[in-house]
Formats: sequence, structure tokens, C-alpha cells
Amino acid sequence: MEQSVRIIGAPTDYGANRRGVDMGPSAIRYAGLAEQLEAADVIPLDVGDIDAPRAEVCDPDTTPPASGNAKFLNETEAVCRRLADEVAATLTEGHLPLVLGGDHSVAIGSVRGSARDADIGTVWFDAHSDLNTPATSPSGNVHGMPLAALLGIGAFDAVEWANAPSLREENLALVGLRSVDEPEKELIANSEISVFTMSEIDQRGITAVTDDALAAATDGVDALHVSLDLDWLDPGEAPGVGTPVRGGVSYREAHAAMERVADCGLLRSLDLVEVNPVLDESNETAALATELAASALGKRIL
Ligand code: 5AB
Ligand code: MN
Ligand code: MN
Ligand code: MN
Repeated sequence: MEQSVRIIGAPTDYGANRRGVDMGPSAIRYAGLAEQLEAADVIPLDVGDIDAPRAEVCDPDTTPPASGNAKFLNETEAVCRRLADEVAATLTEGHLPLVLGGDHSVAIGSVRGSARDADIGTVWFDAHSDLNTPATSPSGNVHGMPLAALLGIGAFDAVEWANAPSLREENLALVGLRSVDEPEKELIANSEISVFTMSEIDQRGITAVTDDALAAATDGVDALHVSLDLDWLDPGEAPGVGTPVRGGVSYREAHAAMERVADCGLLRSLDLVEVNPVLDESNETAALATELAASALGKRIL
């Protein structure tokens, strides 16, 4: 039976300081997402975008869960609740949810939705570790906090809508790190999260590292969520992202990793986030996102 994939846009920029990632869903669709998915032999079903008010009509000041700063947390909550419901309903109806961000805070909604009726592990492909809390964040931008939110770390412990209680640290793997804040380093050192830096990819190769990340994430669980922040790639390959960091993976390494994701056979849900068409060159980063989604969903050269 052919796999059907439901495309769900989450056009937010609340978590990333209004830099243009809210246009990501349009850019990714315009780059030919449906055609790429068909080339991967999956059936694309597009439900459009979930409702997300423009940042200009919202108030960035929210009462943080405790001390610290988390801008637009009320709007992030509303969007993530809608998205979690949409993702969970998509799975119930037998389709694989493909979430188009939007800034990375939307992954709070997609992971929660995916974890609602299954035990899942998660692989996070990103230059950043996204483990800040409102107290440790240098920016107050929630796109740097989704993993702390999902794990219920720090003040997020009391933020029920942002927690994914069934996601265990042992089943979370971060791949491609090269920009980690000091408090995040401390948190990682005292956790059971699996982390794979760019240095480790340099030394061991992308295939071995991805296989280790997949093994850790899927150990003892039913299925896998993959969150792909396009800033995982080198900005030379993917210039159109919210927060570029030099020294990322190449085009071919990214495909190799996504092919391992497909081969593991447990993919349940997928995010493509942080595409910023304002900084892009001829929509090439969005096009790359569509290709990587196709590889993760089983597209092969021959
Ligand atoms: B992204 C930074 N750690 O918290 C922060 O793009 C950057 O979703 C976060 O990975 C980048 O503001 C968040 C400095
Ligand atoms: Mn991220
Ligand atoms: Mn990132
Ligand atoms: Mn970013």
C-alpha cells in the first residue's frame, strides 16, 4: 500500500524574531514539494496552513513561566495546540504528517501530536541544541527552546501544553551541533541525551553517526519523529535559514542521513523548519528541503 503524506504548514516567526521564516511553508510548496514527494512514491495531501496570526498584531510580552524571557509564548501555545491536534488526527487517519515551519518552536506541537498515541523517539538535525529555557535563553526566542519545553526542563516543567511526557532523554538524539550555549552544554552533560557534533561527523562520517543517532532514538519505542532544521546544512548549501552557522553538513551528507532515516523504517512524522526565503538565493534552500524530505521518505537514485 502506498504511503500518503499530509502536508501541514505552520507559518510562524514568533520564535525567531520576525526574520522571515513565516514564509517557509509557501517557499517549500512553491519549490515543488508535491512533485518531489510523488518522485518518492508517496501520495501528497496538502491541508494548507494552520491558523497563525501575524506577529504584528500580537504582543511579544508574555508572562514567562517563571523568571526569564520567552517572547510570544501565548501565540506559540495557540499554534502548537492546533498543530498537535492536526498531527495526531493525521496519524489517526493513516497519513504521515509533514510539518512545514515556520520557526522551530512549532516542533513543540508536532512532537506532542506525534507522541499522543505512541511512544516515540526523536532525531533533531540542527546546528543548535535548542535546549534553552526562559531563564537561560540569551535571546528570549522560543525557537531556541523547543527541546527544553518538550522534556519539561526548568520552568517548562509547569507548562503542560509544551511537554511531551512520553519523550525520554534516552530517546532523543541531536545531530550536527556546532553552536551550543554554555547553559545548554551543562544541561547536555548532565542528561542522557545523545549528542553528535560536527567534529564527530568529520571523524566518523555521516552514515555511522546517523545510524548511532537512529539506534539511540528508536531503542525501545514504537516510532520515530525527525525534526530537520535547515540550518543543519552548511550555509553555502542552504543560505536561506533563520540563524545560519558556518561549518554544517554538505548536500550529499544531508541526503545520506535522510536515506538512513528512510531505511530505518520507523519514520512516523517529519518537520522541515527554519527556511527563510528572504535570505535565500532563488529559493534554493526551500528546494533542498523538498529534496531532503523525499530522501527521508524513500526516494532513491535508482
Ligand atoms: B534554532 C540561540 N541558542 O537560544 C538562542 O534555529 C540560537 O531553532 C537558537 O536552532 C537557534 O537564541 C534556534 C543563540
Ligand atoms: Mn532549531
Ligand atoms: Mn538551528
Ligand atoms: Mn534557526
